[in-house]
Amino acid sequence: MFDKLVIANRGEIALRILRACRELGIKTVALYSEADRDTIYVRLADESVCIGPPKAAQSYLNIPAVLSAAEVTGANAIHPGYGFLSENADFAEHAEASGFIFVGPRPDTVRLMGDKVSALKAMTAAGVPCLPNSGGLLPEAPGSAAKIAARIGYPVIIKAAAGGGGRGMRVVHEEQKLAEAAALTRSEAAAAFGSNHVYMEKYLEQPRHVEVQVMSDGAGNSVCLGDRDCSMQRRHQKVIEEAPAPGIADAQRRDIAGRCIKACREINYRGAGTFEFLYQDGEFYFIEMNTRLQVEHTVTEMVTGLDLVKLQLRIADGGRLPAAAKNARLRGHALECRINAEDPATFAPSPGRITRYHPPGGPGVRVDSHVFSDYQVPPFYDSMIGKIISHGGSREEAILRMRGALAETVVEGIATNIPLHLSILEDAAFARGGANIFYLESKLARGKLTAGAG
Ligand code: MV4
Repeated sequence: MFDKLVIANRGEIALRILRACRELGIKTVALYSEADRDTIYVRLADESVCIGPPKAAQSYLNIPAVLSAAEVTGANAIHPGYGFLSENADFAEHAEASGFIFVGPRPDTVRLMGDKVSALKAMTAAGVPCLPNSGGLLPEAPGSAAKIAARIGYPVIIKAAAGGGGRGMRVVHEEQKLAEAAALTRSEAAAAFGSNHVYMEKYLEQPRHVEVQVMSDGAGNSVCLGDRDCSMQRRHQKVIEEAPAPGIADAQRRDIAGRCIKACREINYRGAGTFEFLYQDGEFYFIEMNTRLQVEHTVTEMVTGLDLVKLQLRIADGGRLPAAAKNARLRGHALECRINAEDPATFAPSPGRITRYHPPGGPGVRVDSHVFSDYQVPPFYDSMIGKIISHGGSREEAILRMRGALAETVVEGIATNIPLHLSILEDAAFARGGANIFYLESKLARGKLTAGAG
């Protein structure tokens, strides 16, 4: 096994990766910005290196700073976590060129999936169901977009090929609006991603967001570790995730899992991956593949009993998928509430000092967080300060355990979204399961679900 790993990330995921390394006897190097010097994972790591000023562009996103810090430590592997450089193919390539093991897929796979058009082509070829689409880049020639839209049928959505995660897309309901929408999306994409390439898909008006977790060893072994429902979201930020996705028949689950596994084989995938689908009217439609560990990997860990980060590390080291992963069975139901330092009613970030902190516990409750009493939440990064995860024999039991966990959590000195979580857990549509991606935003717009309103 490689003996020293660089954690190229911050916050709860830095601590999560450190814990996996500790179990495997791998020494850790924490990289931190000036804003993250006084953190628990910097203290717990065997070594730590400051990589620059607080702003992510000058630290966690600075490839030369990350790689040169990694080099001076003599480490032999880099875990990118999620966000930051985790899906940057150039970073993966430079890391490997510098002699590091990149804990993730091969750089060419990261690039294939980073281009949403090539991802869609690869998945269509592998037999993963996709929405009717432009079958490649949308041509710029006048009239050609209208022809494609007429074939697909309105409404359609125009998306940036280099986009993803909700950035650079536009819905079009009629031909009259098409040319202007395509031109706007192109220029936004050029400004945001440096490429004006766009493509077109049929637009779904009330889908759920259901994703499938896979793990492959790059030597022909791939396993599906079940699915998750991440529909409870606001402005493309997931709020609550759960595993398994409610209300999907076993036969359909097995079918989509089998297709994802076949796709992994065809592209010789390596590491952890997530197939993102829209799910509407009982059908799955692939939209994107994420080539990283995700925030919500925890709910999959709770229902499979596996440690996804340890599996990632073993595979990165050239190991095969262990029998425990190949024979994974799903047990019960898990929920994850993302705890954010934000005003629960206005969603304004609420950085500052946590004056008092008491995490929840008890049967089926897990807390993944790097915070502590007196921790200063920096204003420079994502507002997520941790995750509360509950597991139960049934969805109802997981909900009950989550309700208790949230109620006993104490975070003082800053505002958090715990009141929002408590009111979602009281919501009748949430209790039924299977609400679509617009449910939370529309409920909030109607003035429901504000701070403890139930
Ligand atoms: C869509 C869609 C409806 N139809 N594509 C947003 C994030 C990006 N991953 C893809 N997104 C969407 N693509 C078609 N053809 C609706 C969304 C979408 C969405 C998807 C998942 C989770 C939350 C969302 C919120 C708004 C829009």
